[in-house]
Amino acid sequence: MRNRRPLIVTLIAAAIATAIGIALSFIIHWFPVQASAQAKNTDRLYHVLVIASIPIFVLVVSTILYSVWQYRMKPGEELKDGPPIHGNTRLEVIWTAIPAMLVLALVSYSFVILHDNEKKPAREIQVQVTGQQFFWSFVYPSSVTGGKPVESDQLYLPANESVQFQMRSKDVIHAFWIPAFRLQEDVVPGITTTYRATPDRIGTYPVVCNLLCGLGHSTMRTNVHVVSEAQFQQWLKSKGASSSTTVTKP
Ligand SMILES: [Cu+2]
Repeated sequence: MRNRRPLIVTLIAAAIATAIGIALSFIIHWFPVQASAQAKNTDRLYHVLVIASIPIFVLVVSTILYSVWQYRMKPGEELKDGPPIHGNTRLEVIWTAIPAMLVLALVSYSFVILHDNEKKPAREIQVQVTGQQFFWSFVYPSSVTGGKPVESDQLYLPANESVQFQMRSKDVIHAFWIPAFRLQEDVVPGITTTYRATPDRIGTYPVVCNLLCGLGHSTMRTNVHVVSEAQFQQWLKSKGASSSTTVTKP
């Protein structure tokens, strides 16, 4: 009977590697703070994908290492050939069905999360975002200000309220990325793209252009200030009260 020790050693090593991988995925915090409801959803989805991927990665690498270890050519075997094998139906059904089920399950879960992230809530404010080389500007329409529109180069948002960004570009393609919200969308000349976020953590977070848009691309940054509803109204009033509502270039 064939010596089973190498197989047992490989299985134990694979189990340990899987456990370490999954533990690391919990211990190390890989991402910036979560400042929106969508960020929590997206991170959960990402974590599920990582946990599903670790055992598969370990399985593939263990099989390769085990094969190299156990079936490598020994001296004197240079001219020998392997046994002729013409397929194995049972094996092929298994290695098609299991990955197919896994992929379908993960796709379904991704769909649920993305659908949830994009769902239109009962109450929502709109903010118009304009990208141009090389700065962002924001317009709060009358529906938000209750008076004349307010324009700003800083993005202020009330916490726990859904906001839909309506994005336009004046020149080339940009990408409106808020890492703390885990959301990004291209900003394309000629069309209006959108996404919605529900900021739920008070603080100031970077807003970044994430598509190479020219020489000043790396400077195309601003901040999003997530503030309380009262502070937001106060800020709107302060912007509306000033006679000049033009955007100041950074
Ligand atoms: Cu850019």
